[in-house]
Amino acid sequence: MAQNGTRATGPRCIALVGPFQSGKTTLLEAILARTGAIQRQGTIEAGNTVGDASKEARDHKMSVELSVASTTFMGDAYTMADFPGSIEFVHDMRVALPAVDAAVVVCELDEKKVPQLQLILRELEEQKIPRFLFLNKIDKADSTIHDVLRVLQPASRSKLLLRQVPTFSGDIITGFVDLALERAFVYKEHAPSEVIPLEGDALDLEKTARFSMLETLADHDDELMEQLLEDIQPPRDKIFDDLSKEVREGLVCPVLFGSATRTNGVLRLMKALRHESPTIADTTKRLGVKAGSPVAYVMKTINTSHGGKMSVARVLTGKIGDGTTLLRAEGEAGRVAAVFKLMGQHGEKRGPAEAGETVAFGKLDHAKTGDTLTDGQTPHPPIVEVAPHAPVLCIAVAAKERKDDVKLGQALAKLLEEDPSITVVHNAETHEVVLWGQGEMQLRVATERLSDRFGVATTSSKPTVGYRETIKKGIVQRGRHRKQSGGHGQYGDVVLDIKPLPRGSGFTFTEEIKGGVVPRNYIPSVGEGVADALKHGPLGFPVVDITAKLIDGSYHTVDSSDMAFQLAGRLAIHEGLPQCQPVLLEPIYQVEIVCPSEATAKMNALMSGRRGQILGFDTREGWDGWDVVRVQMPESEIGDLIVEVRSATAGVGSFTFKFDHMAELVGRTADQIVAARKSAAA
Ligand SMILES: Nc1nc2c(ncn2[C@@H]2O[C@H](COP(=O)(O)OP(=O)(O)OP(=O)(O)O)[C@@H](O)[C@H]2O)c(=O)[nH]1
Ligand SMILES: [Mg+2]
Repeated sequence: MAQNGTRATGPRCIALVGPFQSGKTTLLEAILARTGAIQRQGTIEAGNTVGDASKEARDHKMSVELSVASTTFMGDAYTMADFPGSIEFVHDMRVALPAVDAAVVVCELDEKKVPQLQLILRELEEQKIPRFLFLNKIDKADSTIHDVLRVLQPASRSKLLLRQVPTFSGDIITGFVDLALERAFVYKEHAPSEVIPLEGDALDLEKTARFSMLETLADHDDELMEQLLEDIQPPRDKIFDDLSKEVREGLVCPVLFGSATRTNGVLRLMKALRHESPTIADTTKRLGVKAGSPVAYVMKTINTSHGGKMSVARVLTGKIGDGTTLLRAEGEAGRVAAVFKLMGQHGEKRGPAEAGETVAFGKLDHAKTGDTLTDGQTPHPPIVEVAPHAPVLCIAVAAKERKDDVKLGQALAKLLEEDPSITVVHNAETHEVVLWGQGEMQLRVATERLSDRFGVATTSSKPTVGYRETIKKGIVQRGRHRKQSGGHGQYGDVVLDIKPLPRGSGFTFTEEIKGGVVPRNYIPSVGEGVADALKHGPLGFPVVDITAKLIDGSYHTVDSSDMAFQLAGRLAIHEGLPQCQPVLLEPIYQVEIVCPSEATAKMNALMSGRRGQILGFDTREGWDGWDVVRVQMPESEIGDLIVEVRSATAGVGSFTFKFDHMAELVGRTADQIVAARKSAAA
């Protein structure tokens, strides 16, 4: 750890995270431009930034996956990992975060975005990632910026610490005072800020703000507290040491200002990272990486359009180069075909990667995102395991052309490899391929990627809801199949006693044949015919919770056959069920919604609008100011529920659900469902 001016070095990996559209990708671009990694600073609007280089990100003008780029600053190597802000792509961030040294949380002074900020800070706090807040877009800010701590502090569990205060000319921010350095700077567009004398109002402002910064630091340093109480000026080195120690331990979170588009405050941020962010040695300690063989952590998997697989990984200890065979916990990961330095989507071949460096390894066929890799004889235990959030939204996809069915399967496997927060379910009953994910945009991007990256055009549709039907009363029904055409005839005759069963019983077939009126060997065929007929009941859905007992029948020595008895069984069902008061059954799920407490009332209203039955609500354990709402809701209403839950909660509400029971559905909704089924079948 840095003490008394000595600074531990080594390649850093820094995450850029933060609420949606706060300027992370623009900040990455500004950092690359300001540190000389690129010549010209691109913009999101012009679609020429290093980050967000995929077609999908450019088209939507938002990040849809992790972008990685490396640079150097004052002799140190930095790899910046720019994550999407949209909650739908949060898995990319959650799974890659363990490997970074620190995170820069890019945010705006916007109360509406505070809940999102809280979610992100929560993730960093739980993963114990040291963090800085970068208050971006200050070119648009006004004097309300003095409210920064009041607005943002509630989002953070650790104390926010103002590192800088802005200075104004009228209502426009013209520069800042660095409270640790005690220096005033004036912003220059696309150029380093200039030092100006600290005097007048700025000096008074500085004194008060600096005192409160020192007070925050003194919360964790008794000596500093005493100095403050006794009015002794602490030495500057001591302040820097405290800052760096408390940031590294996650006790405080410094707040810096800037504008990514104008590259204001960017070098200040880099300097803060240089002095205050942990190094790879601190990070390996945090992760419990064992000394010995080289170890790397896979932050992201990318399948390029020309078929090559790249594993973006950080080397945590040792050195890994071409030709190294790496092990994952479950076996071999593959042999490193090449090591690439990444600049967004562009990879440049390079030599072996050393501890601290973040690179892409080519062709690790079996490596997965989140794997801990080693080149030792025995696998390294996984340093962390990050499971994706449960999916909340689904679509059914199909290849536009039948000939692409097999290709679709392969493309889906690659898609899932890149984004494990998507799952695929093959519905055996409807033959639908259902894609489950975290939101509309993620699934839209997934289908775009299927065609852009993996060359399979698809169509998507709403997946079929698992309706069933049953009967409300029984009947004794005869089914006689008789055909006399030319030579050999067909003859089967059965009598079934059909009855409803309690909910959840499924289907049973029994028999009570006396005197061999239906020969033994034909009885199973009757059962098969019945089961087959129950696949489509009179309302058009599979029939459940029903029993059929074969009680009588007759046969013909020549004309009877298995087939004839199957048909007789079917006939009895087809003719009998419409007289048994068939009724529609719909799947009801138990849904657990989590949301900030302010939104709980809205949630209640939303649920009643969707035929939800509220079972109760509670405070969410470990989450101050959040509630859990428990509801029972029909499957058909869950389809796009997430869209409304998010819009009622500034994007942060979510839910999990599981099947509970089948419930009878009657009335208009049921009639519409049956009519829709009939017209689809016609
Ligand atoms: N005025 C102003 N606009 C900015 C600044 N930084 C970014 N923007 C704009 O904010 C919008 C979003 O910028 P991005 O860099 O894509 O933001 P992001 O946080 O990467 O977005 P996601 O990754 O999709 O969450 C773009 O229109 C940028 O031009 C800034 O400092 N000032
Ligand atoms: Mg972005």
